[in-house]
Amino acid sequence: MTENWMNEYKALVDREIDCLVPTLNNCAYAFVNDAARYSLTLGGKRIRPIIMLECCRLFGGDIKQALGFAVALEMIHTYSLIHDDLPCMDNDDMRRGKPSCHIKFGEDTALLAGDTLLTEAFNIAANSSVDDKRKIKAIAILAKRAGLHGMIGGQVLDLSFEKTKPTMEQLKEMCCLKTGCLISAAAEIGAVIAGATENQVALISEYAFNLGLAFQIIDDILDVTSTAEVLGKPINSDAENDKATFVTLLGLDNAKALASDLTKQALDILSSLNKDTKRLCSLTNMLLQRNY
Ligand code: GRG
Repeated sequence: MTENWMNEYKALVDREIDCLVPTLNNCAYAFVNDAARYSLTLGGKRIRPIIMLECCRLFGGDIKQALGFAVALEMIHTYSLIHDDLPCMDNDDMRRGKPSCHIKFGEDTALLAGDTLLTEAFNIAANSSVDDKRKIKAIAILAKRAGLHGMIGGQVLDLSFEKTKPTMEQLKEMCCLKTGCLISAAAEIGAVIAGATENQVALISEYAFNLGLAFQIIDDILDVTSTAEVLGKPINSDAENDKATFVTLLGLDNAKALASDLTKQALDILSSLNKDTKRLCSLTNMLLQRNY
């Protein structure tokens, strides 16, 4: 991360993870918790929690109140990565520069570690110190965006594209679900906890879906332009899995142009909010320029 506020948010989230998902002792199933903690503390960028906390601040909320949900969302993101790396899914041995959860702990433990993260995320969300009405709204968003009509639906479409090549529209739909939904959940939940209006929540969600699509396009670009050392996972994995991506469908230059265009649309939505969006603007630009 390049800016102080982002590092401060990341440190807050890392500390809260240690509080809410502690190491277990004298417990027969502590090894599953160890596997969950291994993946959760492996060095993720914490983009989704950072977006959530900043959206909470943007609409006048207290970011400390959003910390439980920020951890819950990162747990759901981490579960999705653990399950995505399994041999029955993308079959990836490396994640964040280290052995994937199933390589380190075995497939059975990795599966249960993912299940643990998903389930305990809702436990943490339900017990967080947010006003009850806002909390129920935020939990509903979390479930919807991570569920069948959200990230899981996106994963299903992604797997189906191994058999039938998608059109550009189908690829966009899949990425909005698989990647955009959790990024939008971050923005929406931050806004809801702060007490933003429905219109403000809708606008910040639209911003986040544009950002999410640009984020996925950059991910596709990095898969062909970066190195395994920088990314912490193998490169050219999309080509090796014969996957349709924004790069294979559009070519590198057009994919870059589309990511820039979506970033501009995201920035335009931010400026329409008439709020202090300086931090979100620089995060949005930074994600376009990222190299890992
Ligand atoms: C298995 C239900 C299920 C879903 C899996 C999210 C996902 C769906 C698969 C992960 C693989 C992938 C490329 C997802 C797209 C979203 C994405 C770019 C994830 C990586 O997010 P980062 O860059 O990761 O924020 P870090 O490691 O920084 O947390």
